[in-house]
Amino acid sequence: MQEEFEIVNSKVRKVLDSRGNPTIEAEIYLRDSVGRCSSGSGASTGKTEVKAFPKGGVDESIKFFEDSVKDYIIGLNAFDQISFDKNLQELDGTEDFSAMGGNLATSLSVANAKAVANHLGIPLYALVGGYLNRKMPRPIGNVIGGGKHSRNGTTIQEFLVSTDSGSALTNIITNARVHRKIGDLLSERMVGQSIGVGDERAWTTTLDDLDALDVIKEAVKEISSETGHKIEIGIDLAASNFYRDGKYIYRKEKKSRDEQIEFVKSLRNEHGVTFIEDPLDETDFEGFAEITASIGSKCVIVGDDIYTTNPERVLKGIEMNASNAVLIKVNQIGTLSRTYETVDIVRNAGWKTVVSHRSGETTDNYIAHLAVAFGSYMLKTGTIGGERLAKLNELTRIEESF
Ligand code: 2PG
Ligand code: MG
Repeated sequence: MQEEFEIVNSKVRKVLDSRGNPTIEAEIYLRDSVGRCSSGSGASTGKTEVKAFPKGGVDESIKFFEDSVKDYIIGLNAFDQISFDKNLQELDGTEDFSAMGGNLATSLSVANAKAVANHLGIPLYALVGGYLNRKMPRPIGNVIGGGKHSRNGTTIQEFLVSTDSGSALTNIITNARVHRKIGDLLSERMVGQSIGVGDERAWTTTLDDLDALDVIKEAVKEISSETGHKIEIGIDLAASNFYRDGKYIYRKEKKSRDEQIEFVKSLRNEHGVTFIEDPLDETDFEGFAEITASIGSKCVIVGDDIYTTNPERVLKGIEMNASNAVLIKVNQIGTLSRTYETVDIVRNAGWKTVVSHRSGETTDNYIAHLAVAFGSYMLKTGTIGGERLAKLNELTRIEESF
């Protein structure tokens, strides 16, 4: 091993995420560089994602690190990311990182890559994706939120917008304008009622799902005609969260599986939605395939909870034609190299990747780099708010450097 890549020290600490919950920040030290990473946490987690924390929470993650990881990784070759990540997996010893916690694993894994990039003096996206790779992802961000990301919000978790102007900065600014416009429209419509903000800074409303969608359509129409930019509407139903005993439970009605599938098709065919994530329960690969067969040629069908960035689950999805895109979150699988494995499988199938934040985020911006590195179709990370802007503003910096 070249000495320059030898890990000489590492540290972890407790930091807060945007929900005010404690999470992990890790640092990996080489002789002349350091990489630092902190990982956010989800509220609507997929059943098959790795555990963010062991049973005892962040404190137990930190104890595990001090007792079993810290000394072990000193002397390892940081440039060999795959071995580094395998070591984490072996030290943990479980299938789902429930001993050390997926957020510790994620933070160490990405911090390791950052230490290497910093030593080499190149950006993380160039280390992971190659320096000739210059495809910018389109930012997509939620403007109205509900489900597990809000109190008293819509049943559907996320109503999203994505501007397609050809410039990341213009896309970011235009998405934020739509967000603001929706705030104005909601206060006009909901006179005398207060409007809330959810975990990802999207507005929350007591309007029903389709009424919320109407508000978004109106805002998109207005901002699109003011700016001349094409703005698309997306929806993350996060449907597992309101699926019980074979039914999809909305505020005022219960939909059978078939009714849910018809409803999802109508989101594309009647409402013009062009990005649909997790339309059905996370176990229903067949239902996903039915939706994809019907509207997949004119709509991005994204699997999040159904795949949990897991290569084996994605392979099953590809075999079944269950979608045409996969949401990518490192802390669902726990390491950068396993994430890369998944991304590789998705790309080889000709599907799209969408790199995503978690609802409880830190101010780390590494997902902006990964979205560029992976040549992702989109970066899903909200429209406003400090921890979301950390990623969006980094995307602007990356665009400027191209
Ligand atoms: C999702 C994510 C991010 P969470 O469902 O796509 O928006 O939510 O981090 O709560 O899983
Ligand atoms: Mg989702």
